[in-house]
Amino acid sequence: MKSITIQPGQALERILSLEIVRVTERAAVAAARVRGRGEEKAADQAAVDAMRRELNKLPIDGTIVIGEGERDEAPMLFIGEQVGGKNGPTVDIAVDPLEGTTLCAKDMPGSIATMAMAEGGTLLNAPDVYMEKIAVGPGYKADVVALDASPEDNIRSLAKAKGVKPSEINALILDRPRHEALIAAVRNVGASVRLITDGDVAGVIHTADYKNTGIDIYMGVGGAPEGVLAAAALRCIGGQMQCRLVLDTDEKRNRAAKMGVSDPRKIYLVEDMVRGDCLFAATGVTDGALLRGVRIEKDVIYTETVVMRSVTGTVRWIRAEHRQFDKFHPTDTAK
Ligand code: VTB
Repeated sequence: MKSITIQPGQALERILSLEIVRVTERAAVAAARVRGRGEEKAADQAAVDAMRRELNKLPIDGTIVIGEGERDEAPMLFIGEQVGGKNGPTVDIAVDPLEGTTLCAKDMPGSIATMAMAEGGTLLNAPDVYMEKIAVGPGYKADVVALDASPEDNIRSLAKAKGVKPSEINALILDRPRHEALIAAVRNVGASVRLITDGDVAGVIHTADYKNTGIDIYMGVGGAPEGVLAAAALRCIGGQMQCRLVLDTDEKRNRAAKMGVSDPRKIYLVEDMVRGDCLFAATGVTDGALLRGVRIEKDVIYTETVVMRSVTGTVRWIRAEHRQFDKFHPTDTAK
């Protein structure tokens, strides 16, 4: 195969935005083969293996910054792992090969294969802890909502800025016991709450696509790695997010400190989590509000992917038909 030469310094070449589509497509197809079997681990493993194989074909000098876990707990795509052919730009990579493993195992809506790539040294090195998050789509003045304001005030402020009543605001929140008071407060001011069981990368992105999703605001506590991935998407398409790592034990504070987090209470904005130019891609594994899931037919596999590029703010929706997928990726086929 002819390799593509990219001069160092040509940050995040346009061509890479198509290359990363291949990566999330391949992970999504691998996960989809194990979809609906009730086997979360197998689905995740299939996605991880496939993603890693494809990542290693890219003409990049890449470091996994957000991955499957720390080196001792994740055999592949661990934080610090080097990926790519080393024949291209130095980049930071965030991956979630299967975001929503449970959704995939149960064939429920909303699981995706996703990754982001940013200029080397510009992605937040977040430990795998919880993160408080609040996000709204583009077009609002800065700080229309605030992480430390009450849910009621945030809904009222957003409604005012949008020119609607609080009852016309729709919030998206992970369905967890920890969010009981938050959900009650949002409903208390009259807003509606859509609950999701998993998948808050897509959840945050919902806010930037109100016309399709009907969601104005994302609120609540989810995973920090998912927060960084969502920030990469918002960096491309606009929208605001405020986040704070939940560092509630000495052990977590120490882990975070080792990753360079000096202020455990810091509120991170999109630009703090993704400081340089970036690319973001997600391919649907199961059907969802944002993306259709993988369809596997006898001779053709269909995928739908969204890919974004921060330099231009371009968002592409790519529906692909893969013929001879197995011939080119024999290693991915389920045993
Ligand atoms: C969220 C969600 C993920 O984890 O980040 C959530 O987006 C947070 O953790 O899909 P809990 O499940 O412990 O609440 C997932 O559900 C799974 O990674």
